[in-house]
Amino acid sequence: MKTSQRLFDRAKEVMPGGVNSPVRAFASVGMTPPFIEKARGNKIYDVEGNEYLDYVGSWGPMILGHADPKVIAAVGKRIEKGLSFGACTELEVELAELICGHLPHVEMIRMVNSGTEAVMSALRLARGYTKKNKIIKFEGCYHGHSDAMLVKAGSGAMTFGDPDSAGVTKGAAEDTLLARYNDLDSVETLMKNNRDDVACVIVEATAANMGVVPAKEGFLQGLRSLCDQYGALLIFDEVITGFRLAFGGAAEYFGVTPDLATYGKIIGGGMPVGAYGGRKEIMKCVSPLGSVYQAGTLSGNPIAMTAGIATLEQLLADPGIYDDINEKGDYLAEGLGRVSGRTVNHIGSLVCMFNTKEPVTDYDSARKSDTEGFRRLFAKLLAAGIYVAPSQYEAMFINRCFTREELDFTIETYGRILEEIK
Ligand code: KE4
Repeated sequence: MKTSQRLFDRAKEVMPGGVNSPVRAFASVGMTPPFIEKARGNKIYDVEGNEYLDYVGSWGPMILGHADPKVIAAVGKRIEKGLSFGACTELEVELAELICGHLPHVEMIRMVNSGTEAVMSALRLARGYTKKNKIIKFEGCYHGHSDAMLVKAGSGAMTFGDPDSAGVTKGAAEDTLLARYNDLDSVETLMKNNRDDVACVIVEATAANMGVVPAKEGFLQGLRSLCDQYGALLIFDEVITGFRLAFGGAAEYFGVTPDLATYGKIIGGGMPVGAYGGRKEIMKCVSPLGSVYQAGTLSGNPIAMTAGIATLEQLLADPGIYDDINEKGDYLAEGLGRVSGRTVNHIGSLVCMFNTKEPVTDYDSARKSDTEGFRRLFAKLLAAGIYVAPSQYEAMFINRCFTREELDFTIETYGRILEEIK
């Protein structure tokens, strides 16, 4: 019989840690990860037939729910025409026009294959456009695994306690400056000390890789002003928040306009898509128009574009989805706070319960969470059929398929388990 353990034992022989992305190894919770066979709506099923309420949703893409019928049908129809041509297709034009037609701050966009690639390219573009070298990022924010971003990074890097990865040379990281999230003074100090050499500030406009840490009132507006004052570009990393907080992402939700934005996850509807975009005058610096080089064999892949179009078209056709999932986020966050007495941060459909009673507003306060307590909670949640990220430093992603009863079940289960393990 096929079991997750047997598959994991095989996987560990041929892949580092048995995985293709570290956090999936469940190392930080000391468990064998369930190997997933299939998924539908807000449920996933492992190879042993266990069903889970899925609060990971492939780390964000599955806002419509897994195996959405319209997305599956569109991909199924398209796939018969071929998988990849490495040539121009109408589909990439359609997705680009759909995004540029609805996001005022994105006049031009380039498709890539992951969020990491989108961020790496946007940073190179910011340096090429401004002719400046320094990048300001925030402790605890995660922007993918390009060298310059693996400095006090969040997500898996924070989970495994190696926020500054081995293999990143001093030269690769020395132009990356670290600021404290929600602390404008820390940014202004860096700007003053590196006057005229800061190419950009990159920020998760709501941090979701040190757990969920929303931007404080005025923080993003303050970054906008500082970037204008010092001639730096403001980059919103919207790989998680894009098309989730609103169709226009955090830029629309907070009413702050970045110079560039990066996208991933939802834009591909579960297929490998990333993108970066912004004002034409900046994007025109990208090859072949300009001198900032960036390329990709599978960029704009027709099947991935098809899944992205089918996803975004549904979000546009039914904007009520955002009220629905954001209300569900409010409901879940209130319930978890009530039964746990712990700090629960949330924004829209992104929720995180920290194992602390203290406020969590940045990297240092997030790190005060009791990760051992999280491990005990996680194991019992999984046994109860609730699948959350195997790390304290991730988000719960609510998709439209969740029902009030399932949210109540989740809240009650958290309350029961926290009572058992205290
Ligand atoms: P990818 O290269 O994983 O597609 O995107 C990198 C990335 C960039 N920016 C933000 C804000 C992100 O959250 C991510 C990736 N998110 C993590 C989950 N926190 C991916 C999960 C994983 O690493 O397996």
